[in-house]
Amino acid sequence: MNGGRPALPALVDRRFEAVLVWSSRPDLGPDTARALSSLHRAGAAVGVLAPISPTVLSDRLADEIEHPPLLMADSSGNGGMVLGSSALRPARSPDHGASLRALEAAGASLAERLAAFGLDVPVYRHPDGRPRVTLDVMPGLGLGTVSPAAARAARAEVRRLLGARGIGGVGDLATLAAQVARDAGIEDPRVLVDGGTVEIALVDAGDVAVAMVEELWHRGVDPQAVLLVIDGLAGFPRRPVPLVDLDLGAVTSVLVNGAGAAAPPGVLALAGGRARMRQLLVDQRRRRERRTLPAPVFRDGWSLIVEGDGREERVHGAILTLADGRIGMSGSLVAVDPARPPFMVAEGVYDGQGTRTHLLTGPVAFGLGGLDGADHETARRVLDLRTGVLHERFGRPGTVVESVRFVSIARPATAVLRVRHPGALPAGPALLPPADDPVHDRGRRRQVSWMRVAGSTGGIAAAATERRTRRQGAAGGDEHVVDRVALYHPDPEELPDAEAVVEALGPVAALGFERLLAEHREAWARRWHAADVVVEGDHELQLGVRYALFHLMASVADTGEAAVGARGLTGTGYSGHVFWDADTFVLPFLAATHPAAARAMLEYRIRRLPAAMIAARAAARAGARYPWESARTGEDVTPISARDRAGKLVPIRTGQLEEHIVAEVPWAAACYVDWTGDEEFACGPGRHLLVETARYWASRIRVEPDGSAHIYGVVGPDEYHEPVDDNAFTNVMARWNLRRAAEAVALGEDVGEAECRRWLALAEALVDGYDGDSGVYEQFAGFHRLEPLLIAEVAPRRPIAADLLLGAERTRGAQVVKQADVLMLHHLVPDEVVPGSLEPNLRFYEPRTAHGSSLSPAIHASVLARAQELDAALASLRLAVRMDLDDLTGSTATGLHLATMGGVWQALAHGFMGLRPQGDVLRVDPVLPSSWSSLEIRVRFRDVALVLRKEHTLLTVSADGRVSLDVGGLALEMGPQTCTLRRRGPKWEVVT
Ligand code: IFM
Repeated sequence: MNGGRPALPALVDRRFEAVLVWSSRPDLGPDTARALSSLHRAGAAVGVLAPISPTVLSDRLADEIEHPPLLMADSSGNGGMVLGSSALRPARSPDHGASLRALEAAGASLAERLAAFGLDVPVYRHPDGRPRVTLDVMPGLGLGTVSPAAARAARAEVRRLLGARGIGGVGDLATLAAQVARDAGIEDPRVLVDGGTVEIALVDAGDVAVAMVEELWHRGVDPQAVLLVIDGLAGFPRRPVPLVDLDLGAVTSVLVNGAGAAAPPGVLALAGGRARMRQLLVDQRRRRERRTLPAPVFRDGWSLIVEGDGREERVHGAILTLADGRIGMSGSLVAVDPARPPFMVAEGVYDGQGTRTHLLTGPVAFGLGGLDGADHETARRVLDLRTGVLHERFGRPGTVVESVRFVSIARPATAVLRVRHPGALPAGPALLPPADDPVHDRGRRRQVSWMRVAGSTGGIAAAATERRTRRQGAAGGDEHVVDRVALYHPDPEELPDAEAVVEALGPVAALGFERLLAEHREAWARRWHAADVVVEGDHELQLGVRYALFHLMASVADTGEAAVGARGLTGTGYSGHVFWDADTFVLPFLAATHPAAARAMLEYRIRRLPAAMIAARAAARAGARYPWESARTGEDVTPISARDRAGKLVPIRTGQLEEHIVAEVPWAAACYVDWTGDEEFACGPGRHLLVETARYWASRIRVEPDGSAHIYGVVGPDEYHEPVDDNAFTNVMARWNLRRAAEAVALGEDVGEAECRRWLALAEALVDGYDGDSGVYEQFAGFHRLEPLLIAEVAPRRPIAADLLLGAERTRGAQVVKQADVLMLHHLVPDEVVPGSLEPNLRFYEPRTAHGSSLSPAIHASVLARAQELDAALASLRLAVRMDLDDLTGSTATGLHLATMGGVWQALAHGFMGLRPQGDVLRVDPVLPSSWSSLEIRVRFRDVALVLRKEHTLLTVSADGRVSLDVGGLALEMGPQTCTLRRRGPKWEVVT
């Protein structure tokens, strides 16, 4: 018993993240209102669904309580609304005018049918625009009947009347009403028989409830974490309530005030009326006051479960990294294993000079000092990709430690941790020093610990505060709860002030775990709403795709500049240096889904244009030469040698020779402009980039006496061969750069007509190795003379490091390609290659490609999809998706391969959905593997949000503004609407 009431049944004896009250009465009563208010204040999302206008309800509540519910909706579906910023729309939003006419027809027709049974029934058309008609079968016994006794009597009376007129019962009346409504053209009518009325509507309370659950989903709360308390059955629809992609059945529903009526299927009836409801609300509030941990939600395609005994901890720690674009922290166990220490890095903060520049590691807030991380039997972590929250359980039976943590995407550089520890918890610092870099200084001010780590110029300052409480655990013994909030001030230029970070932590920590969690998961839900990709028909692939998108979104800041290293913020691999991985692989996803982040990445390049111009000058060239590896200053930081696996020192020549990046930086800028139409950027800093890179190529290209133009002595993406002349990829990218500059740059004082003409002439004269007879581009001059060797036939598997398998010497002399090189052209600049050349080049290069770089499989997936080789495309895509999840390269422990993840999105968006911006038009040319039932992609093109869904023969496009599409050759001008197209043979036609 609990305060005189029975203990809560197991179903509701847990923490929920949101509570919805579905009230059959227009008033909540002061006690319920107060209980809801304090639950909301304690951090739960709270909603009310009642037969009253939300504005009126809100006004009434304003007098009574301090924290009104987050969501309020009129259960009639009459313009349901959310209190707050956004508007709540019922899940079904039919065309109003047509629906009202159909409803009128249905009402009239039902009245006629009832007249045939001798019932003279008046029809009410609701003058307030509600999409419904009501027939008063028995005037006086209306929907407003609320007292249980009156309701019972009314039901009996209606039954008697219907029986006497030969209609049967209420069920038959409902069936009849639904039938006439369907005959009138309403596809899926809502019928409610209650008291003496029958109502035909388009939307009912069930739809409103669905819309509320959906709204919670958009705020990052899963239906599995929602408690729905139904206060009385009046107005409750007697039909299963489906959700489009969520399952309302996942919501835990209880009925109070059921007046003895049977609870609807899936709903648990609880005795005790409103007092019982208050008990539930108070219980949820107390769980928050006791600082319980939110439980992990398991949802296919969203929950990444990682289990292990510690041996693979470094890989697991990297896989489970949490980041927010500014900082990243490994998802290592909170109990630190000194052999596998956790890491923390900050975007753009480096240490060291020149080739020794490396990403600085900072203080770790996600470690509990005093616990031994090696001492556990198993550890199970669940990363909820939808909310960016990591749940952990580890230890031994009887001494299981649980934790929940996140790095706030709503409030970048804020880390939050809650730990539940059984028994006594050894004291330990709130910030652990980094394993790789020395602590500059540290201290404590009142309850706050702070620590600073200095880089060569800037550094990372962190402040953390925590609250430890001892309480009685469920099993009787003591347990400890630790709540920790840490704030980071990373600064690439100056060592941040310790006082400032300590001061800034105060108001953030004061928000508390619950509020920080709510805003964080809501921010993640918004990011997903703009960028999700849904692959129906392949659960494993779906999870892998979301995993890739999750890290892409987490790794890039969307303000200022974003230096995105090859491993993002997920590790220190490649010393955190920025490669073409950022511009060519990561940026397109962001340009198409979250342009602010793409713009921040470009800002990083723009601010380093002066350094690139100095580098060009140093090489006696004009324009700007972007470095192969770049860090803070923008000078080249590529190492000049490294030890191979046998310990031998081998030179690294990519810094000197891998010049194609000079074209990829403007390519990324063009990609951003193509998706966004950002004229200010295009005419300002973007123009500058294009001009200076074109100038570089113009000075780099050598024109021979026969008039042919060449680029000698480079490395292409295939780094097995170096140096090479006339690498097709480098030459064609340079050609693209020259042409785009000549086309897009408005002539001015700085760029004259003569210079543009020269760019175009050079572009025209550049050799590209294309052979018209075979249709194949020779990867570089002399490639065809190398030993013909099909790595697909000699290697035991791919991906494989062919240089390790065959030895560097043999690899150099053979037609073995490390990663997509010629094929990368078909992917990046399809308008620059000869039409129809994809297939012969795929046939030639695919079996010769070892995929020795993780960047390769996703690009192959993309071009294979374009060539309609869907099984092979899918196999390559699967490889890309599993690259880190299965540690296929053996290097995941040093960070995740962000370029691979960007490639995954590109394979889906460009390869399968066939998306490609072309001027003001977005081209769409989708293909779908037979094993998928659909592919859905969300993008933002020219400021219009688009959802494209491809099924086998249909394509559905929803837009929230005016947009021009070209669907497989069919021009389509859309407004804010949804359009369905069907494929007939090679052509598309509009269906609706
Ligand atoms: O940029 C890549 C390169 O293409 C292959 N080696 C690894 C680099 C960083 O990911």
